[in-house]
Amino acid sequence: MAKVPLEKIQSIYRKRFFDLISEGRQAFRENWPEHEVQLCTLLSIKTGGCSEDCGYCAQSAHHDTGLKRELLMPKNIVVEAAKRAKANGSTRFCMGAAWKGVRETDPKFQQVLETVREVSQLDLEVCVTLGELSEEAARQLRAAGVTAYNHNIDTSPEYYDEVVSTHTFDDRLKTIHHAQDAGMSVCCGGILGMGESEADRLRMLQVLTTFDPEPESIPINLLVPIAGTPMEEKSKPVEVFELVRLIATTRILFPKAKVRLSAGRETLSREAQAMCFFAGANSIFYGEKLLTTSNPEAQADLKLLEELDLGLQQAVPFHGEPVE
Ligand code: SAM
Ligand code: DTB
Ligand code: SF4
Repeated sequence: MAKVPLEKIQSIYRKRFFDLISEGRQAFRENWPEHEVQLCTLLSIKTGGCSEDCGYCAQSAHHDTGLKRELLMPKNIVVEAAKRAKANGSTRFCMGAAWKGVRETDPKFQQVLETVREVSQLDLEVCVTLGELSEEAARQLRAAGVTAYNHNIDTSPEYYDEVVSTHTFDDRLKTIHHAQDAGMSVCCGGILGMGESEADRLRMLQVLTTFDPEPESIPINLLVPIAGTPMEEKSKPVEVFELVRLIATTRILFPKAKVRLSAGRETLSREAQAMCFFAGANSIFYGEKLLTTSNPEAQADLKLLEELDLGLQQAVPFHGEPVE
């Protein structure tokens, strides 16, 4: 879609609260008639020791967070985890690696491709988040069976330098283009609560409106403050109604996207989460662990969704063709 003017996004975000969430609801109902929520399971397949200095991240080697580093997980362990995720109701399995990026010739990348080939036989949406990608690496991932690539822009272009210094906002966009050109859908969103302004949050959404095609999913993370990271000091708890406004605005701008209520859900009450679902969120990370931090208990999530009469989304078949 054409870049949406910031004033337009601001005028949506600043509507009267109940008008805004009603519009978010309307956009949701028109595009997601089954009222379902997608459960996604995350697995950190390579943990810690990352060369990048993302100011929020437990896994950066630049911050002393006390995290135990772990080597790339063997294929069979990952495949077992994916099977369990599916048996527990997840329809998307997302594998994350704490890497600056991948090189096609690296045997570790070859191992990831092997793993993806097996996971993709399980009839799950297969998402990976491995950092920077060349065009060729993106093609290989798609050919191996990856359906979606997660690469967040995290905040506005203007605030990005406050958060990371080892790569640029444009580097992130380049990888996103490579993923799209290879025929993968893109999962791209950001983090709230890193000391950014309201305008930064809305400019982040504005950048997403320039993507072609639009992001297939948009994770909205609340900063999980990690001791030892620079963002722990800048961290500001996000007002729940600001979060709900942002979700409704995202739903209105991207009616067909999965809007994923992501990290930080443990800080939200059940009522706050219900309001996020009302406003248009339709996906969560499910299971007791995100990458390195904790997540609500699976049983508690299932109970909440049941009490809210929200069904579980089936996997959406992926029709994109690998690009040769
Ligand atoms: N290395 C890859 C990358 O940078 O894209 C993938 C892993 S990275 C951990 C994936 C995303 O998780 C980040 O872009 C960020 O949005 C989110 N994230 C990481 N740490 C977080 C934290 N402490 N609180 C909230 N979100 C976080
Ligand atoms: C995303 O936007 N959030 C997920 C997923 N994409 C990879 C990761 C959240 C990580 C939260 C912090 C941690 O567990 O280390
Ligand atoms: Fe963390 Fe990814 Fe940044 Fe590495 S590139 S520090 S894993 S967010």
